[in-house]
Amino acid sequence: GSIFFTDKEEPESFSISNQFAEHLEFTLVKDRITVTKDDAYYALSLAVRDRMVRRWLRTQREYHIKDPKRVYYLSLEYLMGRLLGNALINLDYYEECRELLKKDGYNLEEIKEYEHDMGLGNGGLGRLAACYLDSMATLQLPAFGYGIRYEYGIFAQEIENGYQVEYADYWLKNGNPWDILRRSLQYRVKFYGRVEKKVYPDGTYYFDWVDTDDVLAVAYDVPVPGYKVKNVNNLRLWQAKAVSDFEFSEFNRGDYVEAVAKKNDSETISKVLYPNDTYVEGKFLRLKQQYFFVSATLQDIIRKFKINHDNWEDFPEKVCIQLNDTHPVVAIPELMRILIDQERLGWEKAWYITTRTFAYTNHTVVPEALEEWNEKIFGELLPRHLQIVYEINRRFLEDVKKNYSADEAVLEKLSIISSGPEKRVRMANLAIVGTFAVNGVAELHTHILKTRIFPDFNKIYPKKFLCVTNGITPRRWIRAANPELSKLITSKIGEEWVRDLSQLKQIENFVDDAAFRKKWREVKMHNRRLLIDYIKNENNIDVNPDSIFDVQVKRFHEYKRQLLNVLHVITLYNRIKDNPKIKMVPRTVIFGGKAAPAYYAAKMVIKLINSVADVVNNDPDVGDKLKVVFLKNYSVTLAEKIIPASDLSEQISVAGLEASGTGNMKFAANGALTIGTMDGANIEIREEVGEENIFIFGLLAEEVVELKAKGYNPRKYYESNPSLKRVIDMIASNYFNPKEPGIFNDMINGLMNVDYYCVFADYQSYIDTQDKVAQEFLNQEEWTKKSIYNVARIGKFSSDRAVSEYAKKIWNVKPVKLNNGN
Ligand code: 26Q
Repeated sequence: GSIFFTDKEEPESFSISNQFAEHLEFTLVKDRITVTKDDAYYALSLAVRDRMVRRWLRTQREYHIKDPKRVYYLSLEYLMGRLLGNALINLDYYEECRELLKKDGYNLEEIKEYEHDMGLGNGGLGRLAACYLDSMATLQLPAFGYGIRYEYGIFAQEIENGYQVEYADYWLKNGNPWDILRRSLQYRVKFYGRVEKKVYPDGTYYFDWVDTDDVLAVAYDVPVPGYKVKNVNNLRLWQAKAVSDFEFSEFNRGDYVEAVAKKNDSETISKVLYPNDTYVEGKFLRLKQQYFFVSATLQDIIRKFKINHDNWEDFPEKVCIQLNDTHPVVAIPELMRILIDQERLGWEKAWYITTRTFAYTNHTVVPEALEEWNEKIFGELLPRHLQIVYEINRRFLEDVKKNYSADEAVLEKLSIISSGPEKRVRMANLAIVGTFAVNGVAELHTHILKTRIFPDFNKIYPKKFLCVTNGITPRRWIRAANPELSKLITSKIGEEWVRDLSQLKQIENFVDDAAFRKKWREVKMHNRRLLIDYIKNENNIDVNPDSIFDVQVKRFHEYKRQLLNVLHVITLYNRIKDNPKIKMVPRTVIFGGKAAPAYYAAKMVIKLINSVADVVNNDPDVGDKLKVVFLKNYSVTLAEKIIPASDLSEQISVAGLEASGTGNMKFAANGALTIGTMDGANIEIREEVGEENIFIFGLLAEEVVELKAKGYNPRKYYESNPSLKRVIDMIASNYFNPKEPGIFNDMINGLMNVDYYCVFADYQSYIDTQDKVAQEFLNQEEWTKKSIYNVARIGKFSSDRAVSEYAKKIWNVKPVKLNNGN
């Protein structure tokens, strides 16, 4: 007989209460007197994790036995948020667990608040990876997430005197009940060194990468439970560890202390998440992180492949590797290196295998965000990879010359190595050449990739480019974040919508039911009141519960145009100042989001919002007609509080620059109406919900291009629009910052002379559309109908749909269903 529960037939008999108590006493060594709330969180999470363990083991065992084609999702970021509530919902155990805990005198809602967000990502791209993990498990796909276990996640944001200040996010300070250390899973990752040509007696040769400085990668695994299925997938995160102490050369020379201290150098690799998105600096440590991650992951993938296979030609039939942006693209030369130098395959065969294994998702067209590595830096850290990249490029350009064009200008655009005084490795070009599929994340974005960013690549590989529009998981973003709305929907159409979001369509049948609409509004009011309490606690601002909750939460970037939103706020403020008795629809304008620590212009927008808030919120003329709220430290957890309480979702990027957006989907799924430009997935949201249920304004993507081509002069807009002029003059004359004069001068100069993101050009269109929003909000019955239509028609934006498309169009992987049992 086996001692393992996994081998036993009978269902598990552990009760959550028992396991909770066991962990409190035996794992945490606490009693009635010494137990804290945090202990309760930790012990409960361990108990919930225990309930996943058999399924987790069974899932991995089943994948091993059936040996289906697997997909590996490689991402430098996973913005997971909290895991406890999500695990309970996916295990279909939430209610039962809450009741059992209640009997023991514990409150689940309160316990949940002790979990620290797992914030291993910046924004959209990292959260997308987390949503996709949830869907891959729910769809029962043999899928594996790989990432880095950063010791410090995205920084904690404080606001001091209106300015953003960053603090380190040491998320592991109280331990992490979710991940388990795989003590025996360690790989060696090489850095630096040099390439040696080794010649055999018969004249054949190969290249060896020698004299390297090595680091160990140790595995930590996080369970990823699917919703109401037995599959529990795995997210494997690597942490850097120094190689064994004996290997330090200093040690041999007798400098023991120096040798031990040097351990720190290696271990800094997984220390901290880079906090900038959409702006790439060529930092050495970042490249180290990328290669560290890729090397450990490929070793792990190949180890698993070799368990069942000895023919490399089977590799692309059994393995698909999805690259989340260019961040893990060094995997392409790394697989080539392994195949050629270690497995001794010829170039053609190695290239054939490599280019049928990888697929690449592009997430941005913002030029500052396209990754390029200085060739010297790249070659110093990865000398053999640089040779391989050069050879990939040489063969690629030869091919282009033969079959496409020999025009120097065309070749220079296509080249993986940029020419000029400073040669750089262009990671996007390498990604396109080295993969079989390149996808954009919304229709417009894919169109722009094909026609504007990579037109020649698209001509060379016409079938390579495709679109998979992003999606969000309905488990976290509706079912968990908005329990009241979920209950109302389920009371009408049952619960299937949680795994098949297209079913929400059925609630259209209740649009004309006045009692249903009333309940719909009551749900929104309930959520609003929770947010009002939070705002009162955090910012000490009293918010009018009947005001429009007008919300813009996302990373701060000039292209996202939080500044345009502020100009609207000041415009409303001026209307009130002109006529304090004015009747207007009350509004609460809420902002949240982090700016990259070195992004001065974005940080000044945060300062401006807080400055305007100080004036507006304390002006007796304004009263409760207008409030401005900046909520600090926006995070997944805060999003879960804000989004369900919102009426209006601000998606106002300059057209052509927001690849997709996913916040836009979360808001619409929770019954907020969108005010937005024809950008990213907004276009597809409009298509789905109907143009009468969304507020669209501003220049189209092509119009932005035209405007700039003919010479955009923002000053003209300023001079011809008195309302705009007045707003800008107020900022310029320190109206909101009398104690710090001049701090917005750079911002104003930028707007007046360049206005790269067309804030002035879209100002009037935005104001007019906001006025329409206010008018329509007055008619609450009609507004409620629009809100219901938004939710009813949001099905397309489920990450289940997105992941199924990846599975069919790119990965060619099929579900592995687990039989019943535990
Ligand atoms: C790269 C190199 C060095 C340091 C940092 C980076 C880096 C890190 C993160 C570059 C970009 C990012 C993140 C990009 C991102 O979040 N893009 C968003 O992706 C979403 C999911 O597809 C889209 O919905 C958003 O439109 C897009 O902005």
